[in-house]
This record gives sequence, C-alpha cells and structure tokens, in this order.
Amino acid sequence: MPAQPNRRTVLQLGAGVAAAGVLAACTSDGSVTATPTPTAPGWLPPAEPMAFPAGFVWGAATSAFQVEGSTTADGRGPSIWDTFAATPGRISDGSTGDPAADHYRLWESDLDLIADLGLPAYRFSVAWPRIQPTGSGEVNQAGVDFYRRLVDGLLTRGIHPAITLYHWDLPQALQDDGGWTVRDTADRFGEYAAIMFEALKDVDATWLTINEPKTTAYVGHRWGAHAPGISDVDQAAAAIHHQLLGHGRAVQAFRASGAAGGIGIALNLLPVYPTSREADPAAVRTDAVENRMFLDPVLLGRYPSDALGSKPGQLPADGEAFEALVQDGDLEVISEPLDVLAVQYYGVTGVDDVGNQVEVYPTSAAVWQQVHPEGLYDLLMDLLIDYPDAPPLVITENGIPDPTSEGTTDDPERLEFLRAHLQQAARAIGDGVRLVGYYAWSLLDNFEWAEGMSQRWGLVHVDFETQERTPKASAEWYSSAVRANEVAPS
Ligand code: IFM
Repeated sequence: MPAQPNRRTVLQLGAGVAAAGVLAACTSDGSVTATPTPTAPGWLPPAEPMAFPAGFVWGAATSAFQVEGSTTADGRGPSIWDTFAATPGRISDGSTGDPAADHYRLWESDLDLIADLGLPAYRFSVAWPRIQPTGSGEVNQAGVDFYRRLVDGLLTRGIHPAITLYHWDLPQALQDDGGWTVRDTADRFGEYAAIMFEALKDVDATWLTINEPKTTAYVGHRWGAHAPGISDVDQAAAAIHHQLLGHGRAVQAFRASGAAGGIGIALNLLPVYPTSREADPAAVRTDAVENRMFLDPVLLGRYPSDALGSKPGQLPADGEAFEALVQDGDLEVISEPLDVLAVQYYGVTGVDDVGNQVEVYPTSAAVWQQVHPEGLYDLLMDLLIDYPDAPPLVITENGIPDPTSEGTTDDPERLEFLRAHLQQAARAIGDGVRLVGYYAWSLLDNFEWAEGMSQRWGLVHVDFETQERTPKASAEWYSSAVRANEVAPS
C-alpha cells in the first residue's frame, strides 16, 4: 500500500489562543514544521452582501431513514438502523425511524415546500432496503417506483435532484453476513448502485455514493454509538476500506451505465487545531485519521501512512491487518475520477499533546459540534492547496440543531450560523476555491440517529404529533439568500 505523509495543513491555535497565524505541516519525514498560514486572522465580513457565482446550486438535504418512516411499506426490508433503534437504550428518547417525518407518505407536499422556499436543489437518499430488501438479488420494483416518482416530482417543479445512494441504512441481511467489515458488501453496493443508475439514467442528477464513511466507521464500528453498534477498532478500519471500495465500484457502475449527471462521495471533514506547539504531531496524526484517511485514497489513490498506529492522535488499529485487506487494484478503483467532491462541514476540533480531541470553540446542542465558521474557509483553502486536482466542491451538509428539543420556529442561532458559514464559503470562492453548491442540513426536523427525535436540525419545524410543517425564521432567511444568490451582512 503506497502511503506518503502529505503536507495537509493543521491550524495552530497557540497556547489556548484562538485566531492563530501559523500552520503546522507534516514533512515527508513525518516531522512537523511551522509555515505561514494563508488564513488572515481576524477576517471580518464586508458591509455589503457577498454574491455567489451565477449557477451556484442551492439546496437542502435529508436522508431516507431520518425522514421517510413507513419502514415496512411496499416490500421494504429491515435495515441496521431498524434493528439498532429497536434495541432498548440505543436511542436517547426511545424513538425509531417510524414515522420519523413521514416523508414517504408526505413527499408531494414536501416537494411543494421546497419549491415554495425557492430552493433549486434537493438532496435525498435512497433506502437500499427498499430497492433490495435483503441487500442483494431481486429488485423490489415498488421501491424503485417510489424514487422514480420523487425524482419526477422534483423535475416537474424544476428542482435538481442530488441522490445519495447510501446514508447508513444497510440492509440487515448484509450486516448478518458481516456488513462493511467484509469485502462482499462493497460488491453488493456496486450492484445496488447499478440498479439505481439504470432506473434513473435519463435524469441529470448529482449522485453521491456513500455519506460520511467516517461516521459509519468510527461511530458505528469503533464507538458503537450508531448502527451496527460495534466497538472494535480493527473492524472500524475494515469498514473504511470496504466502504471506499464500494464507493469506487459504484463510480465504475455509473460510468458503465452511461447515466446522465455526475457522481461524487460525501466526506465529513474536520479542521484540526493543536492547542499548543507540543500538540502539533498529535494534531497532524488526528488530521490523518479524520480527513486524509478518506481524502487521500479517493483523490490520490493511496492511504496516508500516519493514520493507524499507537502514537498520540492515531487510530489504534492493526496496520498490517489493514494492509492485508487492500488488494491489488483496490486503490485504482477507489480513486476513479469524480465529477464532484461533496464536503460536509459542521465544525472543528482541538487536539492536545496526548492526542485527545478537546474543545477549543463553543459547542452547539450537539456536543460533538464545535462551531467555528472560519474553519470552513480554512478547510476549503486546505483542500485547494493539498488536492489541486480535486474536482469541484459542493457542500452537501452544514447546519446546527435547535438549542433545545422543544421545537421552535424562532431560530436566530441557525440563521446566524448559516449567514456566517455562507460568508466563509463566499470568501473561499473569492480566494479561488471551486465551490459550486451548498445544501443546508436539514430541510426538516427529523430522526437524529442516537438522539432520536430530540435534536431538531430542520430549516422547517415538524410537529411530530400532527406532521405539520412550519418554516422556521432561518428557512425564510435562507430562501431570501438563495433567491438573491448572495449572503447579506447581519
Ligand atoms: O443528521 C446527520 C446526518 O445524517 C449526517 N451528518 C450529520 C447530521 C447531523 O448530525
């Protein structure tokens, strides 16, 4: 497995002081050097609106398990999230994916809502167990028909479909055979992807193969807090490789199908800030674990050499066992050229000298989310510098939960979050980043995984008793920004 440390930059906070002006970079011998940062500290947004390029794609996103409900309708098979949510103690409020936001039945009025907000694009995911109830073999036509209707409904309304093939709802039958820890699942994913390309090949869609392979690997297989609920670092590492291999197989199937549109992968990336000079090495390794372990194989055709091991910041998996999983030709498959790289940005992390991830910016109601809009700019500029041959970028998730679980339509925190992040996005475009679109997470309040229905991420409030939808203040603000194709100052 070829693997050279690259020069991906890691921001230096200095001794607990935010707004640094120094980048720590990993050299080819693995040592860390300080270099001038391209980030001008103390950047302030201009007093005028910041315009986006003509043709910039604006949208909002959901995923199947989080919104659809109807988990046994029309031949859908069980997924790992049905199993996980049905296990006592796994979901904080005991909720399941049914009815969630009942989108499977309310999809038409939800598409009207998207149109009313003036959003030119909608990102949703296909539930694999609706298409192949056991993850292989026979196609369940009723499932395919649902997504055909959804896509046609979008096109009728002039809304561009962005279609995620895998947003965490693996058919349970595949999990019973090892799930993402086994290579066979990558092949099954390629077959399922081919079914969807064939079914929708006439549609000019943005296809995304796998949503956040990092979350599935680490939260689902290392920490056991998401389905399938495994706590084993070597299985987590295996899940990385097999998801990425599945991604590559899907890209190959896309090209072979002759389907219209383009394809990419959705990676959640995390700018890493050392809390002191002594923390630089651990921060560089954390960057390998959080970012380069996914970016390098997809964009450069190699895994980083500094992600796995027992040094501070590393993923303590068995490197030799991991290398043994990577067969000849795998990295060529994984690095099949893409049309777009989808970036999901929620915030940043600090790293201390022993490799602990620590809080350096305030968190939202989601304890893992350290909110730092400038981190988005840093991330986009890092991608520009470190992966100059990357395809155009699109932000496919960015958002914040309501401060409480109560539910409200008055959400100034989200409105300001969106404003600040869009300003950073516009700033990065002005500095040369090829960013072509932005999807807010999420269109609707929905099933937030282990938090169940208790964490609301929607631009649109959902009353889970009545399923009534009411746009929040942030939705109205976002709608105005989208219509004007610019972000206004506060
Ligand atoms: O709700 C999730 C989404 O499914 C994946 N990205 C992060 C969001 C907020 O946690």
